[in-house]
Amino acid sequence: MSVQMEDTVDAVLDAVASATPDIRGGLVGRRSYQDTENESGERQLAADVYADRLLEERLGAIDGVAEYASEEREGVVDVGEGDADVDGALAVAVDPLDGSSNLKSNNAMGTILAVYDASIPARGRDLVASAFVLYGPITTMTVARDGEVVEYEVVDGDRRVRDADVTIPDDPVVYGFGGRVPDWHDDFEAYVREIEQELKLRYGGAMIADVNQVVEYGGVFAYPSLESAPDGKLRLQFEGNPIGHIVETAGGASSDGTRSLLDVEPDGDVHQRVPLHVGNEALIDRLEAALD
Ligand code: FDP
Repeated sequence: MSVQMEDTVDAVLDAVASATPDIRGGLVGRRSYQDTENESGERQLAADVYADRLLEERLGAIDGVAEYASEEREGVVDVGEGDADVDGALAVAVDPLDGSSNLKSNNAMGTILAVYDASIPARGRDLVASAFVLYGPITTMTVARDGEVVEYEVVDGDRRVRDADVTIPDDPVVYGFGGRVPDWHDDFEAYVREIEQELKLRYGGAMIADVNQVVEYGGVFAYPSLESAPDGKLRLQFEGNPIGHIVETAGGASSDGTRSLLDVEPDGDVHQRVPLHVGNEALIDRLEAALD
């Protein structure tokens, strides 16, 4: 990566960290649904729209950021002078509030960031950095970049290193699987029946919180292909690619059922969905064998 691109990534990560107190603080009073839906047909909370606008304003103002895309808006916004495909400018994709349906019950949620050295929709292999913020009892930010994953605690918008070398533990402990059980395919359900004999269920309904438990304790998280939704629920640009990148960089594996999430080809739709499975490599290998 060029020095100029490294500087842009630094600025993007700083901007996301410094936005976290505003996003967190802005949740109060924004827990109700609006009359609008996002591009994936999901009802939007006032908080989803608020966080999206805030991040567009902050990230779009950074020199070197050419494109902004968000799960909460239809198309890609050209925010800079450059071109993410040709001249060293970067494109950012965010899920401003992942798991925002947890806001009503005041459970954990997150923000996801993908920084691509390519125009969006981009391949996971075009990521130069990815990150997620977890709004738990503590605000933390986990960043994958240059082959390493670092976890920070974020206080007043400043990042303080908590773990400079995040690595998924070898002995897995937890699992969490999204979607309704009657909607699972039989081969996936057979896999789950094995896993639940070996690991402990930990599922909160916000992907970031559930994935973070897998990163912390080892295990497996999936939002799989469903009978009613063959591509699952989660989105490649905003969720599949960055989460696959973080988990793989932390020594784990990711899969859409047959290949790494980072090798899934974008089909041109910014809001393309993808079955998502991440965790310890041995568990993802078994999953791929079970779905074969
Ligand atoms: P949410 O709709 O609340 O934003 O990204 C979407 C997501 O949450 C994930 O965080 C979560 O894993 C999943 O959807 C949960 O969906 P369902 O409860 O609808 O199965």
